[in-house]
Amino acid sequence: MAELLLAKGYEVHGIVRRVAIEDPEHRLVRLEAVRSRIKLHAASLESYASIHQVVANVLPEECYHLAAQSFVSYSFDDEFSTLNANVNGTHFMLAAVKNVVPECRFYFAGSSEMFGKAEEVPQTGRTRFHPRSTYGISKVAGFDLTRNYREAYGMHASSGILFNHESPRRGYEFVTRKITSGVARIAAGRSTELRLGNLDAKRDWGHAREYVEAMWLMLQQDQPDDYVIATGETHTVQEFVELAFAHVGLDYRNYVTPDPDLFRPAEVNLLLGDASYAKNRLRWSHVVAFEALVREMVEADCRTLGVQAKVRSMV
Ligand code: G4F
Repeated sequence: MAELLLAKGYEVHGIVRRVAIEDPEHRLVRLEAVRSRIKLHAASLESYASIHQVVANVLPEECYHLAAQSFVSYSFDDEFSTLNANVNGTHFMLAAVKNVVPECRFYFAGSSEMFGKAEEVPQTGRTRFHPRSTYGISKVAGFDLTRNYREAYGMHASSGILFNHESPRRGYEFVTRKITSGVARIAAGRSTELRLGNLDAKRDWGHAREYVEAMWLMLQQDQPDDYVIATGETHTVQEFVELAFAHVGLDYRNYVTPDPDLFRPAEVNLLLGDASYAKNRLRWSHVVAFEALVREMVEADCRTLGVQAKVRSMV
């Protein structure tokens, strides 16, 4: 997001926790490409005062609220901190913007996890929410808060209901990066096994670089609104695994071990988004195909470990 905004000539400010500012080599490593060009402020989603202060210092014209406890699995381990950070954090952001710079345009990062046990396929902006985790519940609450600030206070506040979006910068705990980094380690001879949970879950995976463009477009519209952002294609975790291993010339069946501990107490089995509203209104569409996304992530992890990926046709 920061890269996109900088390329468009924006002055970019970000919020990080104080511990991160004090330990940038470890905690801000994924900001390396932009760190010298953005201004970071210490604040916490758990403290209204800290957020209010940053908003008052910066006086933003656009605010992209992407911060959250965003790992669904972890939300089963600590429901309380997930709800606290995600629901109150969103409320604090909205309230600070409303109180200090009410004309600022606001983006809330909704999630396809809000659909959860989805009632229809594909999911659109009209599909009913049935979240399956406190993470999903917290995103429904954030979505409702954002809409309420729009309706009650006239704020230009929009939500993107984004389906899974990935890139080589993805955190290692999420399944795509866990797979591609695991494949690279196995190809480099540093590991012999990859333990995974539910291989049958289906996700609509797109490229993060294209999804941030959709977020920006939402805030350039005259009227605030809510949009589903997705590719319209769904694949199983197993398909991702097969492609990733094939890319280094390996058969996943020799390395992947099913681990019952990695299954979730309540799973979201099938996500598939219909982004036609965003296509019509924002003129947004995705270009990067599933195979290209897997290849880019595997190659990036292989490069880091000095492994040459065997380029194979991934049909
Ligand atoms: O990569 P995941 O952890 O992502 P998940 O739960 O779909 O959520 C991501 O996308 C959401 C948008 O839809 C965001 F809102 C959210 O913040 C996050 O970015 O898991 C994907 C699937 C799940 O069905 C999970 O059960 O992969 C399955 N899976 C199988 N084995 C695994 C594993 N997931 C993880 N993290 N680790 C495994 O070993």
